[in-house]
Amino acid sequence: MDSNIIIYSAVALFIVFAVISIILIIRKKNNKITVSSQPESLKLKLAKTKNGLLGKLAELVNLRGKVDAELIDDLEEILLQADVGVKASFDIIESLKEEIRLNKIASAANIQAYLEEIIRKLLLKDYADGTDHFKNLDSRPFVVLFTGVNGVGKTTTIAKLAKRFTNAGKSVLMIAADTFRAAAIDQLAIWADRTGADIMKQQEGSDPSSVVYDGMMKAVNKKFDVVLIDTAGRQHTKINLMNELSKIKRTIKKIVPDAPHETLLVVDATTGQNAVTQAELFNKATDLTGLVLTKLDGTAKGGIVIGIKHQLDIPVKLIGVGETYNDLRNFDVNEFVEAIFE
Ligand SMILES: Nc1nc2c(ncn2[C@@H]2O[C@H](COP(=O)(O)OP(=O)(O)OP(=O)(O)O)[C@@H](O)[C@H]2O)c(=O)[nH]1
Ligand SMILES: [Mg+2]
Repeated sequence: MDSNIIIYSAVALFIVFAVISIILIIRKKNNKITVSSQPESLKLKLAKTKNGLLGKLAELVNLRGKVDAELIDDLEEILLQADVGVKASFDIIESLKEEIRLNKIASAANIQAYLEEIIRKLLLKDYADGTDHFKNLDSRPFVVLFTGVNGVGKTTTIAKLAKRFTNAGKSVLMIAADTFRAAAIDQLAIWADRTGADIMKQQEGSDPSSVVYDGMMKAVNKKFDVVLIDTAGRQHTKINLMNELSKIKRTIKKIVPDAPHETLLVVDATTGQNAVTQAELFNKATDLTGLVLTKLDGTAKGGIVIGIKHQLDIPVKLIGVGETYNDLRNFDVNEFVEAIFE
């Protein structure tokens, strides 16, 4: 009798243990994307760019000990390959030549340190403290409009930003103004659910401005802290789609005249110089206040940050370096330069 009780208890305990383990495994699996890991260092995230740029630089310096015209030409080639862009590369090389002329660079081994300083200076000239913060964050609601071509990471960036705000105790309303595809509305609704945000949506095919109007009304009436507006991906060359963005903006202003407080263009860093063209055309249509450069983790062409900053009068505000919540970082010149040079 006693031994039966022991056996039954052991079996019951085993079953309880097995069920708990299965539940934990399933939860872990489902949370794979939603739970953010500890933030990895930016250096690790930008490893591809760092290895590309510095790896080639080290090779060059080892190959040739002395600073000569050939070395400078090769250096310019490396910058262009990292997508620093023609104009920025030219200016960086000119500054470097000037340093050489002034006999400041004694050997090729010094080049890296000078290059780092020149790039840091070039980037810092546009920022007082090396980073460009959101303005009017205290506005209630604080409204951010997201724009960009297809697939660049608009919706993902909204999710990451929503998480940042809800973690800080702010109420967030997402507006699903990408009414082009039903899947886009569903995707945003899932992110709203996961990040603890609310969502305003209408059915597929409705006028984006109409859902924006409803959303803005709700945000004001219910006193939301933050409004994040998702829009459909659109090609910068399609005039009618660009006009639709202007209409969305006018609709926002009807309800909150000083909004949107930020109009961000999301650009995919892996598209290289085309990102500059996108920024120019979107800026004409919507008066951008900033850029979000995504997918910097997946490319050796992170030099695009330098090219974009140097060619456009639009600050890079955020960078995307992966697919977890922690992978949206405020762009900081010093941190960026250190991540790719040290
Ligand atoms: N590695 C990496 N992937 C990213 C990053 N940002 C976004 N993605 C991925 O890029 C893909 C497209 O992201 P979405 O957010 O759907 O892009 P979107 O601009 O909303 O796309 P449309 O609505 O179709 O125009 C997804 O697979 C994201 O996980 C990033 O910083 N790094
Ligand atoms: Mg989207």
